[in-house]
Amino acid sequence: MRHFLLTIAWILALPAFSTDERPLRQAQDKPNIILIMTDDMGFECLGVNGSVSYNTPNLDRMAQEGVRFTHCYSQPICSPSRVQIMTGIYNNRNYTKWGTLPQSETTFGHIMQEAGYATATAGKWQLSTEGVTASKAGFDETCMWAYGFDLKGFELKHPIGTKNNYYYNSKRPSERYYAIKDDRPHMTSRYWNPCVLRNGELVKTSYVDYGPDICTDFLVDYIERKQAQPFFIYYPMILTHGPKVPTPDSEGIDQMSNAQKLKSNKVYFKDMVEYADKLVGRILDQLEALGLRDNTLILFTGDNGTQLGTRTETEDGMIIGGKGSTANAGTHVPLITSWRGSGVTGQACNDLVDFTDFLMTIIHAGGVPLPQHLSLDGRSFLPQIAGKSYRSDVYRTEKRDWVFCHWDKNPASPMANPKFPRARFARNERFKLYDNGRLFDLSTDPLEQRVLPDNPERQSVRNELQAILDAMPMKPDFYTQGGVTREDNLAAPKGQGPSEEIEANPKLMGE
Ligand SMILES: [Ca+2]
Repeated sequence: MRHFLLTIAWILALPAFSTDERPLRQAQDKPNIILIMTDDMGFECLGVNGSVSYNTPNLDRMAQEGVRFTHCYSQPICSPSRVQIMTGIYNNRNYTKWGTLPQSETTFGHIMQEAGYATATAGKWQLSTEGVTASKAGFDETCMWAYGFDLKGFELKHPIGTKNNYYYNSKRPSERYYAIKDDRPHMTSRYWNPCVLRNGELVKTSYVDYGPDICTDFLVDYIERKQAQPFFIYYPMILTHGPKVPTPDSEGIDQMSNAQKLKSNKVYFKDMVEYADKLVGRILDQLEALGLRDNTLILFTGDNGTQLGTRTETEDGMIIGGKGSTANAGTHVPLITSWRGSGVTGQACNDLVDFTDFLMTIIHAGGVPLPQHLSLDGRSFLPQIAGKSYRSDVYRTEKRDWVFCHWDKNPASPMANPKFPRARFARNERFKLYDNGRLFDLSTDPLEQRVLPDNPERQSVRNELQAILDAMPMKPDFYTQGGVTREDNLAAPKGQGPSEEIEANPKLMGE
């Protein structure tokens, strides 16, 4: 009888899912979830994706123990990608300004924290210019490279920068901060002698300290401290964004002066990619050491394409980085997932994924009910990661036929045009349609240099993609803000990236 009552109680405790859906997990069975996102490191940078310029043994191993996706697409640049991945909503509905996550938005941090997960984030935040800080975006603990506006009220403990280095010469407020005493600008470094705020405290550093190590040390420690409870970690890495400075593994680092450690040189990009891979390996090793590897879902991606002009040799030829461009070189990013306990290993997946999908996948994996107050754009790709038993109407696991991009670097500023022409497109694995009517076949024209002529055979794909564009709301003045006309925008070669001016001076790109 007792057994019968227990059975009834167990059945009543089950959530009201349809029979093909997996029940919510008990708290002790919930997987840990870690989302790692590099900065300015595109699809082609991984050995497992064909790179022959850089070695990424840890990510290659992670792919062998999980799934390698070949069609994951970000926004062309940092802030729009970050808002989209954290909220699961396309930029046309909630992206308002560069460097800003609006205070009104709900992030995957909020949702996981509310569901009882321990939450932490480390690395580069960037979204608190006029938006929320990491600690107010659903994260219990934070360890972030600090921007100037993050540091108001902190007394400068050590001088940062010299007249001849990148930081001192930077005109960007995000790379300065102000000492209380003299109110003169000083520049923050994200790499050597970094400015890092760890749980609200300014970390005392010197030129032997390397920002990416501090953030990874923090997370390795956090995993150990929280190993007894489910945790969610969002790790937007500092690497591999410029300046391209040496890493702790660069040849001759022990003999370098402080100034040499801060001097940017493109030859160091290889070291930076390989150091990012090494840090991923440290996270994997810590999970293994603590016996958490099997029940931890790890997702690895990049926030946009590789830095502009960076040349990477691949098994399929040279790829030139196109951050800031809507073409593949600016938006095609790696996605490697691994949930070893699911039993799905060593797979490649050609399904489409975009940056609205991560939030839905994360809450699905955590067995977290869908927040009813949110209208999300994303779909869960958990079945591709962990098996067919995770198919679910609730988390919208149906395979994507398209991805959508609404690209407007700074909607509030007329300066956004014409350096960064506004653009919208819908695409599938092969064809891409911009809302100015240009259609490209990416299988033969990844640089988008040949507009396809009208052809009755392609009318159906054009109609399908146009229907996606038509369904996405757009402000009436999208193409006319700042005195730039729709004709100006339509004339811009959108797929080919930012202007020559920016190519000549990548610092104009912004973060
Ligand atoms: Ca970036």
